[in-house]
Amino acid sequence: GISWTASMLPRLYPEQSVLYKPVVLLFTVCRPGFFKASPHSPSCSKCPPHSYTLDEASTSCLCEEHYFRRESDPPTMACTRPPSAPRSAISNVNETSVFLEWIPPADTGGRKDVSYYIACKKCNSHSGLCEACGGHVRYLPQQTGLKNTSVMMVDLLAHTNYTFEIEAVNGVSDQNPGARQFVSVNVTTNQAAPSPVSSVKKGKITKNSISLSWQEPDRPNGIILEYEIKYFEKDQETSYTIIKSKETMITADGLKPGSAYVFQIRARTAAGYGGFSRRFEFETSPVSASSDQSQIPIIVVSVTVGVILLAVVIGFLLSGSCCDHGCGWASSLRAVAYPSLTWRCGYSKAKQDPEEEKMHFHNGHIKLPGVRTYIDPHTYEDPNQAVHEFAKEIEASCITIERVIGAGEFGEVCSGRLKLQGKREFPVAIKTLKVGYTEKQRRDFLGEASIMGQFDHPNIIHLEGVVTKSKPVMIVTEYMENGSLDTFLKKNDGQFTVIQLVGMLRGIASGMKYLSDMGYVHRDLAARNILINSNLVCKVSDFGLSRVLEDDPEAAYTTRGGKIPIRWTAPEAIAFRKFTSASDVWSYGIVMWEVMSYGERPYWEMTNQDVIKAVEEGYRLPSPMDCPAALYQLMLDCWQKDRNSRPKFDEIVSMLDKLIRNPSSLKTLVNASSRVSNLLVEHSPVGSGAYRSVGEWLEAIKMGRYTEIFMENGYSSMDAVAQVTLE
Ligand code: ACK
Repeated sequence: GISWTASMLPRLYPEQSVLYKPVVLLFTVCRPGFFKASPHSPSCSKCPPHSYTLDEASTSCLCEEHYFRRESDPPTMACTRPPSAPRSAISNVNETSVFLEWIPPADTGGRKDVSYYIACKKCNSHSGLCEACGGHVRYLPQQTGLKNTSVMMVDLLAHTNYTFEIEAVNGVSDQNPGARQFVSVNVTTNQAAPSPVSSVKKGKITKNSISLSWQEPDRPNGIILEYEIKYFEKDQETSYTIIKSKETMITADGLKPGSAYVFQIRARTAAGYGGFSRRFEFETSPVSASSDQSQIPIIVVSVTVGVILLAVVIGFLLSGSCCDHGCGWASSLRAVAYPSLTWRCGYSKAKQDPEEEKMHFHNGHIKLPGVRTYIDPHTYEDPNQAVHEFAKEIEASCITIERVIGAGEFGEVCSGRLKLQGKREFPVAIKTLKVGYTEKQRRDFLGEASIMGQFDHPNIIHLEGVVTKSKPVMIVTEYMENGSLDTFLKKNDGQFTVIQLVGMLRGIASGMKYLSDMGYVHRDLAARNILINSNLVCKVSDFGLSRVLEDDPEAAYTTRGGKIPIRWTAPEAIAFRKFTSASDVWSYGIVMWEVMSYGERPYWEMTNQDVIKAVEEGYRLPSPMDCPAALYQLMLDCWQKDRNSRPKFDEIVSMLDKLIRNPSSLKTLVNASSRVSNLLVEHSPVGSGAYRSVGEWLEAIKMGRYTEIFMENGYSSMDAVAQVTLE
């Protein structure tokens, strides 16, 4: 019960006082600024940083203003504060996914337990008002407690403005009454395909037919143009039927009695097809099922009543009261007179719809329906007909030309604005046809619009329309703020993260997958023919008809007379004009190289002849600087001599998606010591006949000590070694 003050004690040491008790016992009382957590400790400790005591004999120190201590922090630990905001956040938008990356805060607040929290707000582009995103957004790996400095948000809405706030938090953030420390990033998502149909219900089932209905996908991401219904008899997947319908119901008929059928449905918007729904399995009734017989009276009744009603129907027809939707008087009447037949009405209606197509496929030999195929405008006798088939005519008065942004083969390229009726004015690029053109030039110029107008994909430049009825003749496309990719990359050398570069490559691959699915071979895929917008979305452009032969400054004449952009073109296309999607894949590999080296010229200043010779001899471009090994490997795969061994565009898209989802896979860079700059690397060191034995080859590459292991494992000849794959 006695309290001791410093003035009662003789001063011995500056930081402590000693009191002699009747028993010889050393007892210290701490001065202000010092503390002793346990009374049994022999000495006092100085208050740790950012803490103090005003009183003597303190057992702990108080934190300074804006500094805090967690309950679990030892009293000897400094008081800490919440971290400052994360820095340099960047975003990468991929359709309706957004990848965010940032660097840690400059001030961690003195703690090691910094993690990140992502707040998502959806903003109205007109009012600027934002609201919390709600539960539809998924965060990979998670929204809170992020330890890494990156996160991916998926399942966002298409064409929507989002603000993401990345907040750094630590163990004392919850004690801080002050403002949150975050960095925010604004993004606009792109067009996206609809989400899969999730709920499918069976309707009427007979021995030969199954009726289905379903709900619109949760996220249509646009206006649903049609549904595609794929079905097949269970375990007979190689022989399937496709029905297309604008309704959310169909009847599949001509089925076998008592058999199980598997159905899958997908929706299509202007952005393309969404994923197929999961499989839904339904069974037709057995032959003897009563359900079928039960229809007989209805049919009899319907025939009888039908005859009776015929006069009424004719009356309807004559008075012109037909169904607005073109569904036909018969079905609307049937639906009214016999509600039990409404399903058949829906079906009849769907069947009468000229838009509903039904196709059968066996063993996958026929191209999948729904993926439209490209029509070569050359197949039209009158090229004007082609352009009006695929491109909208725009009145010149709707276009305001603002400035010249470049020169095309046929005339100037300008930027400007387009104001269509009922729409807001928006920026566009305008290609003009110079005066004094020949008929062939006009045809070739508009040929590009006839091709572009057939495409509808977020990574293909979008055609707004053409002006052909007045002069100058113009092609109007969406405006891409950052212009051509090669120039943009050169201007911004070293400015992007690997993820941003991979995002660009993913977009290009996705556009090319769409083109190859359409059966269109680009022939001049190069970074100069990719446009990039302000969100860093890349779009494939340049679809000229004779473009490869005429207007690409990179194109050179080959010995066979064709004009080809040698550095970007696959050997078989140079040698015997075998242009295919596989030769586009080769060019894509070169675009990958251009992107990863920020617009470096492929093969530098080598002559075209030297490039052809080197590539034929098996040499390939070396890895760009700081290039992830996985990307360089993908480039080498695109440059396989055998075109069938090159990856397909869908495989490239999946591969890049995987890398984006797992950014740590991009951390392994091509070994700097094995990287040769400005020198080609021998891509096929084996099998080229250069080495007579495995031993000789291994010696040549300084791996002679492994000869025995190769032999033991059956790689005794160069041919066997050539078969070794990276897998
Ligand atoms: O690198 P750039 O600025 O991007 O210079 C070329 C120039 O016109 C000649 O082709 C630019 N360009 C072409 N199409 C578009 C477009 N849709 N949006 C923006 N710029 C474009 C290209």
